[in-house]
Amino acid sequence: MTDIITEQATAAASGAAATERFRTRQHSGATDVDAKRVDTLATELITAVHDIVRRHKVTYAEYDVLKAWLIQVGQDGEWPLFLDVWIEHVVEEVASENREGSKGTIEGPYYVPDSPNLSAEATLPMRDGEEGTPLLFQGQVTSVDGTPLSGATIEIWHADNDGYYAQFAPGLPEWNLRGTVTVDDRGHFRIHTIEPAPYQIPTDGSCGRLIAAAGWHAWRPAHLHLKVSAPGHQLITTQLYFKGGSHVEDDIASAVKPELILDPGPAADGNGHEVTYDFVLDKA
Ligand code: MBD
Ligand code: FE
Repeated sequence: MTDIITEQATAAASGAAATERFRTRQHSGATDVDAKRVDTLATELITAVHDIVRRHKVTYAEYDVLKAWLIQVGQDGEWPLFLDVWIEHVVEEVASENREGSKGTIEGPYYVPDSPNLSAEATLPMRDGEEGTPLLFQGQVTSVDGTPLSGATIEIWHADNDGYYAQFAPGLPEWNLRGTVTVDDRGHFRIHTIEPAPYQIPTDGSCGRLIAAAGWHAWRPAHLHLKVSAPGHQLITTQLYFKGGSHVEDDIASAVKPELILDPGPAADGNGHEVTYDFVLDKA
């Protein structure tokens, strides 16, 4: 699928890649949603917009700006970015409301399935001399009853030291800083990687124009993305952040939770940092 690797670091290029990825993952279509439910949700959404128009006396000039902007979001391929930054966190909140295990948070637009398989102690695929502070991320996967989950897998993906994701920014090896780790027979893992940098969502596309027009900032704190799964258990999609890092307190995507903030210490081998974080999965 190298044909969708972006050639330029533009909003349109990474947006097109994210849109194409979403389509090829065959997310369930509208046909799965009951007509009554569509009626309720669409009516309430439209009515909420009417209320805003009345309350703020929205003008034709503003209506036309909105229309032009909505058209452009699609042309930039930025619907995945827009939705995952400003809407997904509430969907995740509702979806995980009854879970007891580890906290999850949003997936975001840059997940790619089928990353290279790695063993329980492994180094993520990276370039020779990959920039960034080395990080040993280790822990154990258990069930809510404490049983170690020897069959668990951990998919991990994150930005590099410049804040770029492989397959969504140009010039990076296809699977850079992406891998699927199988834990050992006691559920343990030791993943060697580098600490990602804070991430700024593209400023040259429609989402960037909204941010600039509203006087917001475009930053997400540095984060690791993870999907943790095991037979007979619910998959957790989550992210982990770094204590004291910039924008941990004001993530543009509202996806930080206190339980998800790591506090790495010096690595035992003297090389960078290490941190332990255990995942607890709910039964299916
Ligand atoms: C990201 O890396 C991300 O995690 C989210 C949620 C949105 C944009 C970029
Ligand atoms: Fe991300």
